[in-house]
Amino acid sequence: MPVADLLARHADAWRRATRHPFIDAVRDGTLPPAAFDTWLVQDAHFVADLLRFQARLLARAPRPAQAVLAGGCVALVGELDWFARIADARGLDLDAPQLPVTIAYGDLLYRLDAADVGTALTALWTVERTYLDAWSAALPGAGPYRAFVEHWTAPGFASYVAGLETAADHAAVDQAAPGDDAVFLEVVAAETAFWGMALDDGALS
Ligand code: MP5
Repeated sequence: MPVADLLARHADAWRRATRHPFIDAVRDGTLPPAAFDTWLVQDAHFVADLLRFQARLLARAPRPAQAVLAGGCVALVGELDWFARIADARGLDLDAPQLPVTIAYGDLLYRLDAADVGTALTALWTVERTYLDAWSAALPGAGPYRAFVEHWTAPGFASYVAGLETAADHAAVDQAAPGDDAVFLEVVAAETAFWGMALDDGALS
């Protein structure tokens, strides 16, 4: 089964993750800056965890998946530099502790080290595809958030996600990946909780 079929098979869960109130508030400009800042700091932690996960996945990836995974690792290092610049400009402390949702998502990435490569690639594609579709739903983004929306909807990001889809589909042909539905739903739930975290943190009140 092509991994893209998972989107229609689990349409409700997919909608919850990609049409979240956080994204609506970015699009219409009603998201308070404090909620966005909370989310930014937690996302910087997540990207650091994602880089570690992806580097471990690269080490065991089949030959055809190596280029897209290696390119993604380089992009994540660049993304961490970008977070540092943004934090500087906004006066944010990137060493602030991880919130429970961030810790739980990081734990999920660690658990994926024990999954077969096909399942781990499906999970990584789900992480990035959820993110791309959610930010695309925020386009063009209201004033203060427009540059961020543009950052996460750049054409290069869409082609990266397409490359991950190909890698996940090929790995699934090489070896059956029976855990695809389960891992897709787990990642989508983690993404939904991640958007909610900044709103639940009291920053909206
Ligand atoms: C991504 C992210 C995608 N930064 N945060 C969450 C919660 N999910 C996915 O990361 P990137 O930086 O586009 O690889």
